[in-house]
Amino acid sequence: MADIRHTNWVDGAHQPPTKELIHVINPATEASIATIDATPLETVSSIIESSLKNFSSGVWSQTDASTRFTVLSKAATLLRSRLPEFINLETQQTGRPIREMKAQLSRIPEWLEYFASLARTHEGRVTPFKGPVINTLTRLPLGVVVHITPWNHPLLIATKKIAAALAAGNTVIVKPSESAPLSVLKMGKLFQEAGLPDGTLQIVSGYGRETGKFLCESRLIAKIDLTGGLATYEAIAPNASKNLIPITAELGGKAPVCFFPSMPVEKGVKAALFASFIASGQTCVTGSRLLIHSDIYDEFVELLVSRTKTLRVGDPTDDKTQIGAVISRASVDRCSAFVERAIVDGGKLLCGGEPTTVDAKGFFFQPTLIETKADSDLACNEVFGPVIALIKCSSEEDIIQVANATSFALGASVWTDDFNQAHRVAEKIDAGLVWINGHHLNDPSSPWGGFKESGMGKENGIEAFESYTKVKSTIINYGQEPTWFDDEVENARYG
Ligand code: TXE
Repeated sequence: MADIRHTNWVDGAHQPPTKELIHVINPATEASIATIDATPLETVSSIIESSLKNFSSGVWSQTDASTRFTVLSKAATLLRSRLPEFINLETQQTGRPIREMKAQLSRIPEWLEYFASLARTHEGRVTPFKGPVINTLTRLPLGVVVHITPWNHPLLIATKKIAAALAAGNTVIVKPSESAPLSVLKMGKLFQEAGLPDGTLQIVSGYGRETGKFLCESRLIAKIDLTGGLATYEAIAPNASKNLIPITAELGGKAPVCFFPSMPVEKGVKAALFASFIASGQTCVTGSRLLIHSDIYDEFVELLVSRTKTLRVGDPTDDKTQIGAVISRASVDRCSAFVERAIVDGGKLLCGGEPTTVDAKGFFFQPTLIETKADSDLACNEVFGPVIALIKCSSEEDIIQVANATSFALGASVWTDDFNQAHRVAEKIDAGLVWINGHHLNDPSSPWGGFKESGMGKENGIEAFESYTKVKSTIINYGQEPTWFDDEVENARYG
């Protein structure tokens, strides 16, 4: 792929390139595949002002539900017709296997369709107000909302947020990750073709600590929706709090995957591979802690290790590749450091444990399994890579206790053929998402978000849509006239 300049999408057009640029690196080849703007802060400032004008004009914020439905539905159709080019870009910029990107991207239009439908069907309420009064509650868009999005599922995560925010009538500024911004930068033109008024979706690239920080500190914005690290949340939260604006935060995780003896070991091992190694372990719900009941532990681990050793690490553009690259050299180094510390902690390396390359290039790390203690560094802290902790647990109670013993609480899964046990355990696990006999399952209608240090608020579902609105209460008196300070009424009442 040639080194192409991708520029910001603002007010309905790709803008001329700015002076400062950032190289986007293909993590599988280490080649620069594109350059983007490190947008200067004066430019960001004028983009925010222009976005506010767009919102205030009502060109989108005051359109009716049927228009929003039509535009978002058309965007879904256009995206579906152009999937191959987006899949190719996504594979190049993330280093993830093309078979994963095909599966993931083929579902993204559903988010646009779901929120289109919600825009069209979501209704207000009438409260049981006392007396001859009608009290209606209507939902209004918030204003200019800022989306700070990551590199691991660039298009999926940005589209989730954009679809919900536009459906509710907001004007959106997206700052995609500087590591993988290309697919998101292409979405502006697509939305324009779908009929979205210019200036309603602005896509601005740059570094998080500069462009992202500046956007989040603006007094003109009405909400921040972040998917990223806890440190980023901590950096933006004080200003958001000062400016009285809400944040939706989808942060890290340390998902426990709980295996019980009633589950056939073969099925459990397939589940573990799926939970742990999709996206080379770089998702917020990666099954990064396998909690295995002692009754099946030895058999489970033997089979899992032998299957893990056969996973095909390779060129992400090859349909047969199962494990692609991790995002950067820094990620490889972080994985190595976790392995070293795990061994110092007394962990037992069962397979993998080393950086690797494909054709002598790229940021790859072997799929790695380490048997460790429940309170070790590896068992408690997020790797965001293919380094997985195996923990032997003595009982159902032990599994529940270990599952809840980290500062994260995003995803968790319970694998058992015992129906009662499945519900018992799921009920006691403290996490925003608990799957029973599944993992990674996601749907636009299903609220997605964590507790504790995994974040707050939800993506997806009615919750996400409503989080992009504010409630206005209109109170209609169709009965009594005002009576206070009316001599005639007061004389009659007290005379
Ligand atoms: O995230 P960052 P990174 C977690 C995961 C990972 C860690 C760090 O634990 O190891 O975060 O990853 C923008 N003001 N997740 O460094 O830096 C940045 O430009 C405003 C979980 O990649 O948080 C990018 O657009 N914006 C996660 C976005 O934040 C700032 C996905 C995310 O980058 C900013 C990714 C600032 N001060 C990481 N600093 C998930 N939940 O899936 C950075 N950004």
